Amino acid sequence: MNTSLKAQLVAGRPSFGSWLQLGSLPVAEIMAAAGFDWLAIDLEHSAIGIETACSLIQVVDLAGCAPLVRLSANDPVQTKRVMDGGACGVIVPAVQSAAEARQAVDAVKYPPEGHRGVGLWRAPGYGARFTEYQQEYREASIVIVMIEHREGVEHAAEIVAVPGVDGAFIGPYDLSASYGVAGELTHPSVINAMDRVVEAAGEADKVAGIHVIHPPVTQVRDRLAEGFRMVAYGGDMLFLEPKAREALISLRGFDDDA
Ligand code: 3PY
Ligand code: MG
Repeated sequence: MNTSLKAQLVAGRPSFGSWLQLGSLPVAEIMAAAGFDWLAIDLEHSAIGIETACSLIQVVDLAGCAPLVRLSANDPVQTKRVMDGGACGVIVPAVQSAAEARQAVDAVKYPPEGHRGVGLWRAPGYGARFTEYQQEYREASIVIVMIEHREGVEHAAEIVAVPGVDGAFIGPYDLSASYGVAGELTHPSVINAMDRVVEAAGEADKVAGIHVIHPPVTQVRDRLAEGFRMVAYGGDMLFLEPKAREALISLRGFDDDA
């Protein structure tokens, strides 16, 4: 199990990740080889099923990058399956309360801390590393709760204080939508909500994270200055789509010149 990301988070060192939505193993391999600290396999906004998710976890992990899974929902069954597949942690969408955060932790941790079922699959080396994995997962499994709704912002302090929660991660699109300004990622109400989450995370000695979805990449420097420590930038689809469009615009320019 990848244990380096947890060490980075605990030490408060910045970590840089990105997002995988395409469900492509070669693309995941390319992204992991690029050197990101972690990659989030997105099961909320994609067509990726459990088999592909586990293959993506494997590719990312074997490339030495920490595989996280952004779950479809706060679902203990899906959590168990991706953790068994060797994910080092989960990113749980739209957590609104401490009770929901406790449910997320409960799904990741084995008894007595939680209720995750114990099984032999890839994470414990298909059974061969059962004892080692018990120790590794206890020290290094990661639970990141997304605060991406105004209700979550109101309860941010209680949510991040839940034992076993490593950090609070902002989804700016959902957050903006919840304040009635969908897509206005720099609207004052969104910025104010982000500040409140960073402050709550800091007070609880937990990590604040955010997905910087679009360029310019210099926004990442601003987020770091604001106190964010776990930053995702772009994603496989988000890198591909503008480049393809940009290339075609250049090609059309050649047509005009011809
Ligand atoms: C959002 O912007 O809502 C997200 O979940 C980004 O990952
Ligand atoms: Mg979201």
